[in-house]
Amino acid sequence: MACYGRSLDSPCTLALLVGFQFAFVLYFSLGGFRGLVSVLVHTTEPEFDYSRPHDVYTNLSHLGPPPPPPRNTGTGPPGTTPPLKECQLPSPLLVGPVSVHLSAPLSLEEIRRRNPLVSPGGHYSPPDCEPRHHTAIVVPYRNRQTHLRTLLYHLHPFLQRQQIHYSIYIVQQWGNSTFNRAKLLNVGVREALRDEDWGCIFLHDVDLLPENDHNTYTCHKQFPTHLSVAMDKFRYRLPYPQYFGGVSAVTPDQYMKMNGFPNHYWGWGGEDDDIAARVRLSGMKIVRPPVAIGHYKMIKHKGDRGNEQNPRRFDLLKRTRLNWRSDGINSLTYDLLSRELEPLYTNLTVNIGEDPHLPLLKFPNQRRPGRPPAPKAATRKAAGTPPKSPDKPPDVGTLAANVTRPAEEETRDPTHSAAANQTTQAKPGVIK
Ligand code: BGN
Repeated sequence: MACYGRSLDSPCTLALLVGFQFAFVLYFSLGGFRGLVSVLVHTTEPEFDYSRPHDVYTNLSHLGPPPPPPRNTGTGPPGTTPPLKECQLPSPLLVGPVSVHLSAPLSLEEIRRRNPLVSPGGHYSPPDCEPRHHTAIVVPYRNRQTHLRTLLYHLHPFLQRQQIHYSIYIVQQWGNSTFNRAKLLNVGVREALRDEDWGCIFLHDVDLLPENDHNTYTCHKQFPTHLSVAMDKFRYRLPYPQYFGGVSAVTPDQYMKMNGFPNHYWGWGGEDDDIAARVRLSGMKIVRPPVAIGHYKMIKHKGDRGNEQNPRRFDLLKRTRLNWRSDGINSLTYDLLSRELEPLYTNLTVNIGEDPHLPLLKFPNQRRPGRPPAPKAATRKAAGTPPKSPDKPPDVGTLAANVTRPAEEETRDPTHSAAANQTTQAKPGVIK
């Protein structure tokens, strides 16, 4: 061979170097190691092109109001409508990746106009088919008006394309005490289940927007689901294997089995790890959609006042194993101050009590536990419960979970290591 035995600066060595360079360029243009693997080995992971997302309102314009009752044709009693056919699976309206608008959300009125089929309380059922899924979306909330509008603008059309029956519940923590996400979720689940026999309950952060409508807002029959498996904040992968924060879902049975969520996590962090531990301790595991589907964008925001990191979260997590049976839905106490059916969501304002560790000095001008705003007469406690004197703070301790329904409603039509191996990445098509 002509190149044999020549020195390093020979044309042959140069040709070899150019060859290697070419191979590297090819390697990276195929998407590096991952790309190379997916070319060589046929994977079952679905693929989506996130660089060309659809508008989140795509495919909805043809949905009109429900058809009027037919005239009597002689085949049935007058005025009866034939039953709707079950909605198709998967929904023919799905488009895959959808764009997320994070800047300058529309006003609530404009969002309402863009979602004419959403009824008061943020309720929706497909007009042209019988839905197979009934999902309540519970969002713990305080002081995030812009985030809330962004979420509503995005989530309503996203869910309508999935042809499910749903309602959105915003559970607003009243007062200035430290935020308590898990307890608000407990309240939301309980209040949502007073409304309807929901088959699935979503636990949804207000600042997370799903990017792919194949990520269906439905539950796995057996196991709790974690949906936000690929958030932009974590570079579209799980931050750690047993992560359960962001967006997750349970059936009422799964929720009862794990005794709901902890009530004593005041401030940021750890409550989602506690919930993940409960899943495992109650004999269940976590299922997930494929990473390619579970994409979410997080609305960026600066530090959240009133939701500072909880320094006790490490100690609390160590005791989950001992406490989960006694602390949860079976020990939940709160005072529902109002339940309002807003055009795009049900607004639950709730006094969940005070962070016992909050220093009194933090609120020099405020009496603890503080006086609630006088709720509107229509949304006070239900008939039979005398309205409270506006001078009296709500009695959170004694008003246990069996809070009465407001009158308005009647009138309207980580424990990281151990949990890790309980986490399963569901195979496409397996979980839903
Ligand atoms: C974790 C937090 C979670 C949070 C994720 C993602 C804790 C407990 C430590 C033992 N857990 O570190 O609550 O959702 O980060 O931000 O802080």
